Amino acid sequence: MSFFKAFSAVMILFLISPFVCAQSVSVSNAWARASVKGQNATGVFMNLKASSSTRLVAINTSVAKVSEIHQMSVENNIMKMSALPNGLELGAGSVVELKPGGYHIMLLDLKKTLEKDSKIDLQLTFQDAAGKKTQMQMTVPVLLQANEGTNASHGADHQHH
Ligand SMILES: [Cu+2]
Repeated sequence: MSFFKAFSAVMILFLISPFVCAQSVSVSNAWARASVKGQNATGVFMNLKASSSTRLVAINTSVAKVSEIHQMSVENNIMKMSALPNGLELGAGSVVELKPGGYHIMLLDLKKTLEKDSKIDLQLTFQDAAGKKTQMQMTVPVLLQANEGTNASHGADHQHH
């Protein structure tokens, strides 16, 4: 019988640990779009998954003066992008995709050209329902487009340099 108890204890630990140990937001497939000389702005894309609901409220990077969280919308058949005034809502357990043509992080007033295969620093600030802010520091690769496989189904990307 004690074996069974021990086994249950292990099972419970195993089931609970992802929620206890995991960071509150996990980031995958992050990349920044390479820029050409003279280009003033570019986008950063990633998948965000929050273990409990929170909000991405601010972005900082050393390579741009201004960083905004944007959404794309269609108005009168014209694609427009606009900053999200209250940040980007991240529901518990669901993946929010930042991708070309959808939500994205916009880096404005670039301080330098983002060369393909270089890396940029990025600091994400999250704010939970109680108003508590947490920050996440990360390094993001600079690419011409999303890695093969991660974005293969998104054929609606018509951005060019
Ligand atoms: Cu934008």
